Order: sequence, then structure tokens, then C-alpha cells
Amino acid sequence: MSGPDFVVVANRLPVDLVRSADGSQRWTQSPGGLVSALEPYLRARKGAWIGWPGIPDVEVEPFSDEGLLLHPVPLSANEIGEYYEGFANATLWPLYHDVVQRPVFDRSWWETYVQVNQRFADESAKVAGQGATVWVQDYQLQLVPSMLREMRPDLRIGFFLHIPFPPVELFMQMPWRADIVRGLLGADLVGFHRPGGAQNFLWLARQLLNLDPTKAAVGVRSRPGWVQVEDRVVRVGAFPISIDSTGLDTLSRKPQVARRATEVRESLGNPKVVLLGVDRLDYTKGIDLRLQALHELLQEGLVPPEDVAFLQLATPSRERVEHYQQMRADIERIVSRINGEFGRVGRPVVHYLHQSVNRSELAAFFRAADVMVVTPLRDGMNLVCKEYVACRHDQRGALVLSEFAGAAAELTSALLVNPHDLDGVKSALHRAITLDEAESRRRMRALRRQVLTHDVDRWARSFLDALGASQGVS
Ligand code: ADQ
Repeated sequence: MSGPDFVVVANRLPVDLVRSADGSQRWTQSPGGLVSALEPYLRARKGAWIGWPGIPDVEVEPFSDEGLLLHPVPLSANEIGEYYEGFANATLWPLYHDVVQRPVFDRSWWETYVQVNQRFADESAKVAGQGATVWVQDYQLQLVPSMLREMRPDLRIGFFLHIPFPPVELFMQMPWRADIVRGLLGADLVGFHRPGGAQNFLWLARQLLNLDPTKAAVGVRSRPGWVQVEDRVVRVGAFPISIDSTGLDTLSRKPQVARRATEVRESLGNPKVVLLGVDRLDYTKGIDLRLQALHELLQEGLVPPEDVAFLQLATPSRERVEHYQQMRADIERIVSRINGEFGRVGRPVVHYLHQSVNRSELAAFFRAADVMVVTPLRDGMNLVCKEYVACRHDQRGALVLSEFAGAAAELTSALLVNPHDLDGVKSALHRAITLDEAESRRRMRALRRQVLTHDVDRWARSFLDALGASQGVS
């Protein structure tokens, strides 16, 4: 069977279909780290990418974008509601993030999740060449590995989960827990960010499938690093993702980025300390609690309001999911409360932008910020903290980082905090604001050593090496 030798399957294509007001349609690039990391593999090995084009109810023929084959998978408005906003983002997302919000278990959402996963698997089975490598991405597509193996046992299948894999006790809440574990076990290699996720999964694979008498997989055994399912061995491991560190380092050194960083500080009123938060507007990211910590520091007089400006960028995200609407209102209320109490005319303390900015603007914000605040309650990895570090070639700046971000295991020279401990967040913020230059340099040097030597290319290569699928790429 001729056809692509390397196939990436993800919820979204690396380009978005955009519909203009006049009804015309065009493709826009959605440049993510994943695309640039996988591009050499996709190009060297006649690659294809399978994913949803981003708008409902459109049938688009496969097409080629600069040598890369793109295979759009259509989704109806109802499927987006049930599979994507429902099961993926109101069931799996909160369940896998420590139940920060209560997951909704809805049987019809689950059925739609199964149907949509089957559609992605069917398309992958149709597209992949004989013996090809197929790399399935993330929590939206956990059933694809086994569905695909059923149809195409010749394929080499990898799966990577970009969000945390939850503790066993929480995963056990899932009514369809055995189906999901079985779905993932269709892969030859299942990858997580952290060893803890891999261990949880190994335990579940062994216990859950053997415990469920109606659906028992015969002879599921596991050892550190692998599970035996009948006559197949499934490898399981941790592969911490990263960023294009060199690319960002280069971008941040450009004179126009430096100029823009100075301009940003001026627009903020040239305060002594600029603090920055950059997140998708998501309840797992702890945006509210970092603002609450700032509020208390201002109230207690520990931080003079004229000395600081807090810039919070929040990319609009999942706006139709109810949990997100409530959280947005809460965050906007605390922003206006702080500004109401501590701002002056023309000089708010918190500058809140509910919008996305481009890479070069983002690099300028990173360069303008003395303190980067990353306080998720739970995060698979968190790329923002690594991006900040990559942009600080001046070896200045302090990073306040939640212990509950996957990145904390690597970025041990950050000021690490428990985001559930408000006093702890306050003292870490205060310490970052008052950190002396020698200490901030020492910490930043260590952070940069880690981030610049562990980039996204290394991540992709280590996963594909473990899958035995990195041949042909230099
Ligand atoms: P996310 O939850 O989206 O990713 P994160 O890893 O921080 O979280 O990545 C967000 C990306 O969006 C970063 O590249 C950031 O620069 C960008 N971004 C955020 N706000 C922006 C804004 N206002 N304007 C422009 N860009 C903005 C999921 C998991 C993470 C995991 C990644 C990758 O939840 O834990 O690190 O996948 O595996």
C-alpha cells in the first residue's frame, strides 16, 4: 500500500480554515511548537497530518501545503458540542487536571466521542502507507490507537498525552475507564510528560483490565516501562515536551523586539517592577489566585502600587463551556477590584488583555517582564515558563512557578510555589519582586542551561527513537 510513511493525527490540523463575513473561506497558519518539531520528520518521510480544520460542517478535500499532505476530518456542530466541548473539555479536561472542576459524565457525549474517534481512526487507516508510523496526539483521541490497530495491524503506532494523566483514584471515577485504557493500549508506545503519569497508567492497565470480568484483556501484565497485552508489548514512558528554544532565543535578540520591550515598559508607566502572566484563559492556570496574592500584597502595604504593573495576557479559550464563562467573570471582577482600589487615573495596576498576540510581541512582553508568574493548579508541562527563560539571554528576570506544572521537575532554579497556599504564593511574589541581581542571574543561568539543551526537537526525537521510528531523519 503506497501512501505516507509518517502520519500525525491530532484534533486540529496545523492550519485553520477561517470563514469571512462574505462567506469566503481561507486557510491561516496556526504555528505551534508541535508543527515545527514534527516538520523535519513529516518532510523527510512523505508525511501527512490528519485533523479537524477548525469550523463545523465543512467537507474539505485533502490538499498539500508546502509538501505536507493535510487530511481534514469534518465535524458537525453537534459533534463539536458533544465530542470536543463536552467529553474532551468538560469531562476529560477537568478529570485529568485533579478535578479542579467537577467533570460531567454524560452518556451521549461518550457515544459521540467514540464515533468521532472512529472517524479519525478510519481516516488514518485509509491514509497511512504500508508499515507507516502513526503518531496520535492527546486526550481528544485516546481510542484511536486500538481502533486503528484493529484495522491496520501493520502500522507502528505512538500516542502522546499532552495533559497530566491523573492519579488512579481520580481516573477510577470515569464510567468508561476500561475502554479508555484499552484504547491507549492499541499503541506500541504511550508517552506522558512525567514518570508519575506513566506509573499511574501502568497500574491501571494491569489492575483495571484484569478486574473488569466482562471486558478482561487476556493476560495483561506490566513491569516498569511496559505492559504485555496478549502477545504484544506496549512501551510506556515519560517524554517531557519543550519549545523551539533556539528559535525564541534568536527572536528575542532582534533589535525590534528589544525596542518593543522598552516601549511596553514605557506604556506601563516605567514602574520599578513589571510582572507578567501569559495563559490560555483556563481555570487550571491559577490566574485568579495570582491576582488575589497581588491584591493582598497591595492591601498589606508590602508592595507599593506605584512600583508595580501586572500585565496579564489571557488567550480566549473554550468560551462556550460553562466552567470557562464563570471563571472569566471571576477574573475580570478581581482585575477591576485591584484597579479600583489601587490604580490612579491613567495608571491601572493590572493590565488585562483578553486576546492573543503574535510571537514577536510575546517575545517583547517576556523581555519587558522582571517577574514571570506561572501558577497553574495542575499543568501537563506548561510551555510559557520555558518560553520566558528562552527569551532572557540577558540572564535577568525571576520565574515564579507552580510545583504542579510538569515543568517544575526540570526548572528547579525557579521560585517554586504551591498554588493552593496563598501565603506561599504571596511570599514567592514578594521575593521575586525584591530579588537581588546576583541571585536572579544565578537562577536564570541555570534555567537557561536546561531550556536551551532540552528543546522540542529533542523531545520528538526521543519519542520517535523509543518508538523505533526516527530513521531517515538527520
Ligand atoms: P496549554 O494548556 O495550551 O497546552 P501551554 O503549554 O502553556 O498550555 O501552551 C500555551 C501556548 O500558547 C504557549 O506557547 C503560549 O506562548 C501561547 N499563548 C498563551 N497565551 C497567549 C497569548 N495571549 N498570546 C499568544 N500566545 C499565547 C497543553 C497542556 C500543557 C502542555 C502543552 C504542550 O495543557 O501542559 O505544556 O499542551 O504539551
